[in-house]
Amino acid sequence: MIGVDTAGIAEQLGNAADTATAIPQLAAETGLDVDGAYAVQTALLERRLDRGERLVGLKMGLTSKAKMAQVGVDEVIWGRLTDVMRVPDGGTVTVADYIHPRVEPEVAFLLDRLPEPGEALDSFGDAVRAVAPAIELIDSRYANFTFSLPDVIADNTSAAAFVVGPWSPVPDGLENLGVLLEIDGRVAQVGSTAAILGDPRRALDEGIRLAGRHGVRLREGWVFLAGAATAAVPLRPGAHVRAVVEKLGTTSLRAA
Ligand code: OOG
Ligand code: MG
Repeated sequence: MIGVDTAGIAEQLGNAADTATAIPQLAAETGLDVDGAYAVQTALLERRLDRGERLVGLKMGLTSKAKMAQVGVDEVIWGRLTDVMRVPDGGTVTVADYIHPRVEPEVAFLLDRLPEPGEALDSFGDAVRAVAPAIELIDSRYANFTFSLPDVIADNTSAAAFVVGPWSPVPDGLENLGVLLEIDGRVAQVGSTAAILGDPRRALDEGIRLAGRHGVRLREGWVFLAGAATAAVPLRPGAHVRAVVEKLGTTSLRAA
């Protein structure tokens, strides 16, 4: 990746997010590959940490076929979550702060004891303290929400904001719980946790493995978003969004 301007690309993506202004895709033009894209993502994270944000978790992307089909990229990806991205349950986001925000229903894990670097997870029960329904607000910084694999990785996998509902102990049948996304009381998407790699527990295995390749180790106390169970839906001002996950309850946000 000699010659790729990691800092410059991170600056462009960071400014696009800060000013809610779309930019053209840049991977093809700059020769950015997947490893280079994760380096850009790290530079973007550092930019946030430099202004006082805290790293609070990791998110998976494209762990369901519905999501892969929606964006036309078919590789599992991961990104970083900071404290500033977290919206309180039932809280309000302002659509004008984003470029073209979409919402999607997810399952969140509260991480506990993780394996040593390079080791696989032997017990999901040891690694995950609790589970919750969640909503992720994604906002690609690229025009028309269109990107290649390295583009979306560099853009921190479109991460913009997230809401987590009440935590519960890991329920029986986590691999096949019904999931709904409601907008203004109407069902907008229906799915199952089975859509997330066949079992959302697998998303954690993948997160440990894929982030580990880039020297990133998941931490106790982090929030882990396993990836959307359905396609994402555009967020309009005034909308009341609710995600419902069977056995786990609901979480919601409002859009101003
Ligand atoms: C990429 C992020 C995908 C998920 O849950 O699958 C993602 C995108 O769709 O813009 O967060
Ligand atoms: Mg997501």
